[in-house]
Order: sequence, then C-alpha cells, then structure tokens
Amino acid sequence: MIKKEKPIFVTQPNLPPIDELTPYLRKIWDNKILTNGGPLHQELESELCKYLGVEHISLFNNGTIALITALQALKISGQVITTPYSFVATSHALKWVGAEPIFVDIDPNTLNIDPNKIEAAITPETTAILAVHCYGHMCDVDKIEKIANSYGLKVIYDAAHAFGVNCHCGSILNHGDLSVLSFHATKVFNTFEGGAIVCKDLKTKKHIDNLKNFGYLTDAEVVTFGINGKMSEVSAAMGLLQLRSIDQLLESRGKVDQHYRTKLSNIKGIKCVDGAGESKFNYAYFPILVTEDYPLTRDELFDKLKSYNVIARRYFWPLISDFMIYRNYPSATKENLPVANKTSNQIICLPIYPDLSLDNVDYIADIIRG
Ligand code: T4K
Repeated sequence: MIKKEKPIFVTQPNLPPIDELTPYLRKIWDNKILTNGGPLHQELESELCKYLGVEHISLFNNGTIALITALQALKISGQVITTPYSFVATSHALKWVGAEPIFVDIDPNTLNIDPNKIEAAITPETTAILAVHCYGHMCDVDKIEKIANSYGLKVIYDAAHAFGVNCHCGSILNHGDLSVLSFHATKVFNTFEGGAIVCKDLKTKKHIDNLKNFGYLTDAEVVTFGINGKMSEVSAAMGLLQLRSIDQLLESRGKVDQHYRTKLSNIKGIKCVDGAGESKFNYAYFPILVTEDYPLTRDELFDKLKSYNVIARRYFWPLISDFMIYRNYPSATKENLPVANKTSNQIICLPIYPDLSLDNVDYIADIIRG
C-alpha cells in the first residue's frame, strides 16, 4: 500500500464556503457589536434551542469555562463522583471550583460511568455526579437520576461530545440539572472555540448569564464571583452558518461510520464501540478497541497507522486518573478502575469527519486488516 502524501487527521473541522460567512461578518461590521451578548449571539441561542429541542441555552467561549460555570451555578463543593475516562477538562473543572473528583469505573459496553458502582463511592461529603456522554453515547441517565434523587445529589452532564444526540424522550441534554456542550474546532458543531450550558428554567439561565459576565446583574451591581465566559459575535456567526447544514453533515458522518463498520466487521481482535441505543446519533468519533486477539498491540497499530499518514488519536489515554496531578487520589488506583484501565490501553479513535472519503475509509481499514 502506498503511503498517503497528506495526513488523514482524526478530525477536520467543517468549513462552509467562506463567501457564506461574509453577510454575517458584514452585519457585525455594520452594527459594531463584537461581543457581550450581541444580536448574533442571541440569534444562535434561540436557533440552538429549537434545533436541539431544549428550553434554554447560555453560550460560552469554550466548553471548559462552561463546565466550571455550571458547577459554580449549582454551588458544587466537597466530593464529586466522576469518570476517569474523559478529556482532562472534566476533572479540571471540578478542581477549579475547589471540589474533589472521586473516580468511579466505567461500564465496559457504554464506556460511560458505571451506575452500579456509584453508590459505593458516595460519602457524607458527596454533593454531585459529573458524568460524561463519552463519544456522544448516552449515560444510563435513568439509573443516575434515581441514585441522585435518593442521596440528594446534583447531576451535571459533560455533553461535550453529544451535540444533537436524542434518546427515547428527546434531547439527552434535558437530563440532569445542567448539561454542558463544547463547540471546539474538533467537534461535530464548531464555533472555532465555544461551548454552552443547557438548562431548564429561565431563572437558572439568567444566573448563568450573570456568571459568564463577571457576575454583573446591572451595570452598577456585581452579585457573584463571575468570570468572562462570553462567546464573541464571530463565533456566533460561525455557529449560525454551521447550523444551516448540520443535518447533512451528520448524515455524511453516518455514512463514514457505517462504511467503517462494514469494512472492519470481520477483522479478528478489532471491536467497534457501539452506542447505547440513541434514537438520533451524531457520529462524533469512531472508537475501536484493539483486543488481545489482534496480532498487534494498540500502540503498534497506532504507530502503523501513523506510518501510513493516518493520524488517529488515543482518546482517552492516559486516563485522567493517571496524570501526575491526579494519580495520588485514593480513587485513582488501577484496582478501583479496572475497566477504564483496560479500555484506555485498547482504544483508538479513527478519523471521522463529513468530508472523509469512503476511499480513505477503505485505505484505513486495509491498513488495519494488515
Ligand atoms: N469535556 C470533554 C469530554 C471534552 O472532550 C472536551 C474537549 C472538553 C470537556 C472541553 O471542551 P473545550 O474547552 O475544548 O471546548 C481536542 C480538543 O482541543 C478538545 O476540545 C477536545 N475535548 C479533545 C477531545 O480533543 P486535542 O489535543 O486532541 O486536539 P488537537 O489539536 O490535537 O486536534 C486533533 C486533530 O484535529 C488534529 O490532529 C488536527 C485536527 N484539527 C484540530 C484543530 C484544533 C484541525 O484540523 N483543525 C483545528 O483547528 O484536543
């Protein structure tokens, strides 16, 4: 097989034709409002509520600041039960509000926090559960809600990967007290950098809006220790433009996903990660597990792909609990997290994005087939 001249990255942002951005930019230039909740920002909030099927959205400059603000809005402190199998921002957000992450193992099928292991980790200091819909696959929201209700805990979903994902009862973003999205360049829906908090009532939305604007209530009153989490008008313009074609983009991703599944279906030792039965999915990632039955280790396959200019990613390796700053936490031990450790050593996320050609999927599958 001949090595591709240009790298095939794990993802590539969708960029609409540049000319289509010009009218939005002209609006910004005309009205000279660049940020601080301008007209495009407001338009994007209301368009996203309609598209996603949620009550209220507050836009942010990135998903990490949105996560921190969500925790701040709910006054989270003490211990928070979370997953080690995520991007490091999930635990970092807890540290930024002075809470302690308590790592609980993941379910081997969904790769999300294992709800059956949550109760054993609850102590009198526990205030909340911060779960992640990893790769856009839904957590066991019903079990998590039940546990949270019986112990009086808040539930925050890190839904950074879960844009546009629905379950039997509509958007998965409607579960929990708050859900947080990321609109980073590498995400299904991007505003260059960006994020959002989804909430269910206007009072909470207003509180979050204050928090992301330094805590200002009026121009003369600061009522809380807020932050600058505002999304700029250029990012909002990018969002409005993306939203026009989001359904086609998701459809193209779905075709790539389906093609991978066909091509990889009978390769011994390669397991495609399945969803949790979502009624609408976003194909944000294409994770595979390289099991003991495959002739190469995960890292050998990762390097082999690289030698052919296929730049996959090991999301999520290392585990958050293995980073130097977290590894001494009592809950970070390998014995406490056997499934997360095993998964983290077997995972590769293969390239997936709307423009990825099916020929390139064939090329990647052929490398894996050997
Ligand atoms: N919670 C979860 C569960 C998350 O996954 C994330 C972010 C967050 C919270 C925090 O949300 P944000 O604060 O980021 O909004 C990336 C992203 O930076 C990060 O947003 C994302 N998760 C994480 C899973 O992946 P890297 O270090 O892998 O990105 P990078 O720069 O290596 O990009 C990957 C590939 O994408 C590159 O090989 C090429 C391509 N790429 C990347 C960028 C930035 C492009 O083609 N164009 C681009 O502009 O972290």
